[in-house]
Formats: sequence, C-alpha cells, structure tokens
Amino acid sequence: SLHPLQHEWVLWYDSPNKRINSQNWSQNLKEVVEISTVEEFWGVINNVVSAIEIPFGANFHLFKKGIKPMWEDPANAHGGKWSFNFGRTRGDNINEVWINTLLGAIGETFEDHDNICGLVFSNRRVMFKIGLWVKSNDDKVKNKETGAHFKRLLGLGENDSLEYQPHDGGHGDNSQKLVV
Ligand code: M7G
Repeated sequence: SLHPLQHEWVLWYDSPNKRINSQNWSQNLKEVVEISTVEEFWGVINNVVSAIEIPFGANFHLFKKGIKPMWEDPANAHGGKWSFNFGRTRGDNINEVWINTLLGAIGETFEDHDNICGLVFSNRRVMFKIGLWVKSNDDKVKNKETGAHFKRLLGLGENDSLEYQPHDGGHGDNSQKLVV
C-alpha cells in the first residue's frame, strides 16, 4: 500500500534561456510531476535527472501544491528565502544534500511547517545553490529556527553562514536580513 504525504507537492523545472528577464522568466517554468506519496517521491528521485546533471542556469523547485515557485504567488509575495551557495569544490555530494533537504520538507520536520513554501536547487557555473522559501518573516524568532533547521539539513557547520533575504529586498530594512 502507498504512504500518503501530509501535503501534496509539485516538482517544477526551469531551463536556462539567453534572454531571461523578470517579464519572460515564468515562460520557462514547467510543471514536471505531482508528488503525493512516499513511493512517488522515490520514483521521482530515481527516474528524473539528478540535480547535479541539470544545465548551468537551470533550477529544480519542489513546492507545496497550490504555490507556484515565483515571487508573484500570494504565498511567496510577503516572504523570502534562506539560501546557501556551495562552491563547486564542495559539490561532490550535492545530490545527497538536496535529497536530504527534500526529505526534511516532505517529512514536515520543520517546527513551523505551515510557513514553508518550497525548495529550490540551482546549478550555476561557479556554484550550486539551495534555497528554502518561506511565506512570512513577521516572526523573526520562528524564522531563525527555520533557518537553523535548514542549515542542519544542508549539513553546514559553524563556519558557514546561511542568509535570509526577503523577496522584495526588504526596502532597505536590514533587520529583515537574518543570518544563522
Ligand atoms: P535567480 O534564479 O533567482 O538568480 O533569478 P540567479 O540566476 O542569479 O542565480 C534570475 C532571474 O530570473 C531574475 O533576475 C529574474 O529576472 C528571474 N526570476 C527568478 N525568479 C525566482 C523569478 C520570479 O519568481 N519571478 C519573476 N518574475 N522572475 C524571476
């Protein structure tokens, strides 16, 4: 028998495009598959191209069903992202790190799970980037706990700093920029 997840999730992919800007960006965004059981999750991990193999400039996004992986979605509009750049020399086990963060999200291991929107994996020429998008940064204490848990899932150490940026830039309010 199948093991349903608490939430349904959707995997999205966007491929690089030469003329990307914030007006046409979403045209490259494609829904790959919906994931509603543990078995479907592992099917996706085993059958969809692994994160480390996507082209430079491309991104995978795993978001709760009903939330598009865009700033413009109402669930994201007032939120932001925790994000870490792994230099390519640190990227040997990046697939495992990505899968571990996915499991942390779908397994609802975040205390403030309701505030989680989704995860983004980015392959760039000089780095891999993994981001966690949250709905709101109103509660800074809870948001920092979320960041600290994400940092553990990413396997980061004391010498690494993980940063939070609101999607709207915070309008010069630096208190919205958190670090764990
Ligand atoms: P990125 O992938 O977040 O950064 O955005 P990186 O490629 O430097 O690692 C790259 C560009 O894609 C942005 O400058 C925007 O033009 C576009 N873009 C990215 N996102 C996540 C969005 C989005 O949510 N909405 C819109 N409209 N454009 C976006």
